Amino acid sequence: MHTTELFFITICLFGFVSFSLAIPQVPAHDCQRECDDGPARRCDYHFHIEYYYTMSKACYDCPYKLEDCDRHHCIAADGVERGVVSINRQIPGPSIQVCQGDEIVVDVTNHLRGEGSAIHWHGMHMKGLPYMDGVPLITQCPISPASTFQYRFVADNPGTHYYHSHSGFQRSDGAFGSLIVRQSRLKDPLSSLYDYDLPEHVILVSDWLSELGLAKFVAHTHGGKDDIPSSIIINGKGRVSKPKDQLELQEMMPLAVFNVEKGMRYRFRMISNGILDCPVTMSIDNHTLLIIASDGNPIQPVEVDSLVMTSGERFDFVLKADQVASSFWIRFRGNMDWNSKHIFQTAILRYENSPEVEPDGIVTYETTNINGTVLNPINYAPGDEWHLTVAELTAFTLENETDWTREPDRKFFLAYDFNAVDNWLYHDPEHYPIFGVENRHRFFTPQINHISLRMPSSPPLSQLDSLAPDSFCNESTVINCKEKHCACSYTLHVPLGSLVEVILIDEGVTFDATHPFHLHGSSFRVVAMKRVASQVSVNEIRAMDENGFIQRNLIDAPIKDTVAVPDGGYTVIRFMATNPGYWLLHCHLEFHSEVGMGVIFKIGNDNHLPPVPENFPTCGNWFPSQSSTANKNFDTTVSKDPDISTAFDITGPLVDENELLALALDASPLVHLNEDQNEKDNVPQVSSLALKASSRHFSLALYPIITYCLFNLCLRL
Ligand SMILES: *[C@@H]1O[C@H](CO)[C@@H](O)[C@H](O)[C@H]1NC(C)=O
Ligand SMILES: *[C@@H]1O[C@H](CO)[C@@H](O)[C@H](O)[C@H]1NC(C)=O
Ligand SMILES: *[C@@H]1O[C@H](CO)[C@@H](O)[C@H](O)[C@H]1NC(C)=O
Ligand SMILES: *[C@@H]1O[C@H](CO)[C@@H](O)[C@H](O)[C@H]1NC(C)=O
Ligand SMILES: [Cu+2]
Repeated sequence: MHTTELFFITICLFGFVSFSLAIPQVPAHDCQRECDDGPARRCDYHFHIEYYYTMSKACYDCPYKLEDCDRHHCIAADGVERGVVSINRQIPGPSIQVCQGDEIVVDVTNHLRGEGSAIHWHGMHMKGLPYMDGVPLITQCPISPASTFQYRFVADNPGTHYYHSHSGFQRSDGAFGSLIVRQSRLKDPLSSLYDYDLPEHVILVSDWLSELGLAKFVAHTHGGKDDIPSSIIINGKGRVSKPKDQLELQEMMPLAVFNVEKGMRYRFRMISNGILDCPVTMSIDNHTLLIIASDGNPIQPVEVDSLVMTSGERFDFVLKADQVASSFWIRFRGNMDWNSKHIFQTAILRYENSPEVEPDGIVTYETTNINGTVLNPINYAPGDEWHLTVAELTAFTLENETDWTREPDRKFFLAYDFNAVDNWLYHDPEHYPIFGVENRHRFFTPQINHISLRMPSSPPLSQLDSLAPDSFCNESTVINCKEKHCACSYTLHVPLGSLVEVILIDEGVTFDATHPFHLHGSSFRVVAMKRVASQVSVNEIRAMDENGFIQRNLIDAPIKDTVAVPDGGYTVIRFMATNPGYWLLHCHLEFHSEVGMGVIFKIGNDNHLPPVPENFPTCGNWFPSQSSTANKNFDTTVSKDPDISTAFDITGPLVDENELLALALDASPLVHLNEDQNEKDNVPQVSSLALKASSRHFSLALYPIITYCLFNLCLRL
């Protein structure tokens, strides 16, 4: 850990840097520099998150006057007008590019219209800093509108990372940006492979909608509309997916251009901010890609012709500028769901001293499908000549840390699929059940082990005391989840220091999809991956494992933090649980994680957690205390809203504890005990839960008293 003195001196030397809104071009941040093992710096940023608009008045005559598209605060995107969520009126948000060891300090101010926010630093391990992970309702309270929250952490793990809002659909609306942590050439094990690692050679790819993510989501989940995006943007730029000769004049948007000089080797850093089921294939005409790192971790270099990126993944590659000085197409192709809409995008690789024109040749969806070797293909098993899965990559160095190769201390089979349950958020079992509506209106819920992760009402990391003692659930606390929809704060507790193995299984029954899983708090080894059949069950995979049919690479398995699982197959990952905290493992597709396709790993016990930062914001449920509501003019008979109790499924096999509390809690705890008793009598299959609920309510009543006593005790000490 760097001393505070050092930071203080650094601040004095370099001063605070802030973006002035008055200047036309945003200058590069002082921290974006050649890394030379000099003193670390403190790098200050201020993010203003707000609703904004593409092709706004700030764009003047864009695209008729192309330079207007680059005006300050002009977000051109693909030229289609829509609402966005922007950071500092840019998409992507400001690029954070620092050197390893720098301290990153970001003041995030929420100017959204009544919506909470939080920024996750995707790829940063936040070792010892779980409070900075930016997951609303797990590691912090959502940043309230009009509030500022300061993130502050040392950039200790180098590589190509990114940041994005982890709240609602803000990431799909533009609240994301690159986060690059460089090392000096001396320290970077890959530096001999390239001549330049330039700040402008970051390729941030995102699928892009033509409306707000939330509008698309409700239209999809309640209105039976599709969940396919309308285009792809590269560093915020692109065109609607039409061949150039079919574009209207107003669709001739500027493309992203990457400049190189003939004879040099360039390190490119590519990031995917995928929103929907949207792996993107990328290739560069007449050039191969020498892949050297993934998710910030060096790998033994491999040369490929194209590369597929799923949401949240990063790949670094070296491009050798060895062709005739000219311009070349960089082609991006949307796969999976996008096939039906033929979505593609282009950018330009331009050699110095070549004319500033677009490359020859008309790019169509068909011509984005190129021949040759593909890295990270969709739904392939290792062993194919032309398709190289990430499980076949190898870590760059054989570290002495061999802990991960021993027999794991904890092993979890996490099997997921889209399940046909009446998820009360999208169906009502009585009025419009999943099989009572036409096909396009059926919402199949993506779940892990038949559980939907529902966020607790307060973040367990900072406010465990605000949650009922049995707020958390896992497979052993739920019942009948194949018939009834189970939604709860799905948490797996692992002791500090354990070696954890997770066997991620895509059962592949409902749709052919590809789900990229991202782990917070540490990276993992990808030790195995296989496509078994078009469908598999968790029992088959368990049996395969017991009989030794799952072959693991325990020698040089690649290190990543985001990985896809072949449909009808598995991906096995291993990580050392050395970072105490509550860390999410979740599908990185926005429409899936938002409906609870994830699980929380609680690493270590409460006493292992670093102390909650002083005055850390709090949030949660509130109910008036008994004395303030006791109204002597009414009798104590409690009548409940009959509709709520059915629609919100409070007698289901399991509901969020807080939800239950919110719905059931009225004037007196004694009334509750009786109510719970009634529920128990009416619904025999949940009797044990109902009993648990009664005792919980009773013990909850004691909570304020205990807290009050402890608080007073502390005051005295
Ligand atoms: C790229 O490669 C193709 C096919 O090999 C070739 O016809 C074309 O001339 C090359 N383009 C440039 C600009 O070198
Ligand atoms: C790709 O491969 C197919 C079949 O092997 C061949 O017909 C086609 O011409 C190839 N395309 C290119 C651009 O090389
Ligand atoms: C690994 O450990 C061996 C023996 O303990 C030591 O000689 C070697 O230098 C170590 N290698 C690295 C990369 O630390
Ligand atoms: C599952 O929940 C039960 C009950 O809370 C708990 O005892 C058990 O440790 C949990 N299992 C895991 C792996 O966290
Ligand atoms: Cu998913």
